[in-house]
Amino acid sequence: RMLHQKCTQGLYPSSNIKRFAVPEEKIPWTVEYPEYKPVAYTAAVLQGKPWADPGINEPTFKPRWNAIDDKVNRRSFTGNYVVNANGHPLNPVGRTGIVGRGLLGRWGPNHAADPIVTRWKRDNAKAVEVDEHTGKPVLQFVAIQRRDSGEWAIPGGMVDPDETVSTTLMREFMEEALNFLEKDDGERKTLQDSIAEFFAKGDEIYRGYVDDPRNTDNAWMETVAINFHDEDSSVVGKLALKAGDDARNVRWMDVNRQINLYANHSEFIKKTVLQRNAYW
Ligand code: RP5
Ligand code: MG
Ligand code: MG
Repeated sequence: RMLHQKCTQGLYPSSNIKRFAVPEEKIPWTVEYPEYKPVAYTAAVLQGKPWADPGINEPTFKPRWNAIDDKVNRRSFTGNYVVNANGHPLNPVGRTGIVGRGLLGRWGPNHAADPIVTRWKRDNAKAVEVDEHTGKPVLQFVAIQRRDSGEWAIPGGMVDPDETVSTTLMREFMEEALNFLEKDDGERKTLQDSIAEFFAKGDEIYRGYVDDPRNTDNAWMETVAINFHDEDSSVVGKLALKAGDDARNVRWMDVNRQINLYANHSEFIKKTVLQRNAYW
């Protein structure tokens, strides 16, 4: 069963708003919880932003829940979500201690895409490094350090209205791990050309709800995570990584069970490891 853990207590990200602490057994909506008094919070930065929905009571706001609403995907990978009597969509996993949208632009699902770019770890002689006990090769993935929380993460981002997931995957990777936005037109073209083919073929690792610290009772993250693997380090394995946009740092990170990443990104990495039969 799906659960969440990073959005049930403590301070809401980039705020001094304290969540109403939800004990694990009280997360599901099906469990009665008459004492539940979630705190209302919608960040002021959302106001008037083109990427954000209006307030839910704005007369002009006529969302089509559980549907592709014009260009906005309001469908959830988890199935049809409930819209409560006040017209608020309900988090499909359960309570979070916050009502409103917090920092998330959309009521209901907020769709992201996560590119998991991997290569084998190699020594100076270019030989693949193998764990001595299991004999399994060590995987590395391109990790970014997020500016908002300082945590390391997969370089993912939001799917813009009208954008396909594959476009988002490549765009976010270029923005956050290759500093695309600071490059001139010529450099952008070179970068795009060098990785377009590599991004054309990936393996789906996950699609669904994300245990993101920004989730609320009425707004939550969902993602499609795709693994792009550079078997012989001939493409991205050779590229010069440079952090950009909402990334503070970028690096090839060794993958093992000790990694501790933003949201539930470690789970996505573990799935990738299993699929590639790498060391964990
Ligand atoms: C996570 O937030 C997703 O898995 C994705 O990595 C990320 C998208 O949000 P931003 O990076 O645009 O803040 O839930
Ligand atoms: Mg981004
Ligand atoms: Mg991002």
